[in-house]
Amino acid sequence: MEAIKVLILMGSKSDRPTMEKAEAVLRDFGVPHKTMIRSAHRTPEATVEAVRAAEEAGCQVFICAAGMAAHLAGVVCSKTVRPVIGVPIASGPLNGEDALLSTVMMPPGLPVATVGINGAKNAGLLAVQMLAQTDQTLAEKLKADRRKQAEAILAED
Ligand code: RP5
Repeated sequence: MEAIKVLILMGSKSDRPTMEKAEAVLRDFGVPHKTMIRSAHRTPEATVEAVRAAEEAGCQVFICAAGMAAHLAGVVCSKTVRPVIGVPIASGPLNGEDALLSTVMMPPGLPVATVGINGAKNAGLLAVQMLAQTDQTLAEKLKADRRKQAEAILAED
């Protein structure tokens, strides 16, 4: 695997339209990343292998998106000590509430930082914030983004 800072894993190709927002954030901030489709239930061994390969490639943050009984983020967390951000995806009859609880309610000892249902953009931004702790250029870009958001709100006044 080429050198990356963030790996985005998603449980299914059907999660891609939602997760494109996380990819867009990482692209905008110039963060090297990779996206893979891996499922905790359908491809457990390949999921574990992806985590191993990503760590070898320098990955510092994992973003894991899954719908329904969403165990992807938890499984990835069990295989790394790097931060894991979970994105519960709205799919299936419960519209993401099942995925939200599966992702956020991790047992003590295995934390997953969980964003809102379909919160892909925030997952991308949170990953950038984590990296920005040791990357001043990213920190400055984040501050500029916050200023831009504030200006946009005030311009609507
Ligand atoms: C999860 O089940 C996936 O993350 C997806 O959100 C959901 C449905 O998957 P597909 O049936 O569309 O492949 O594993």
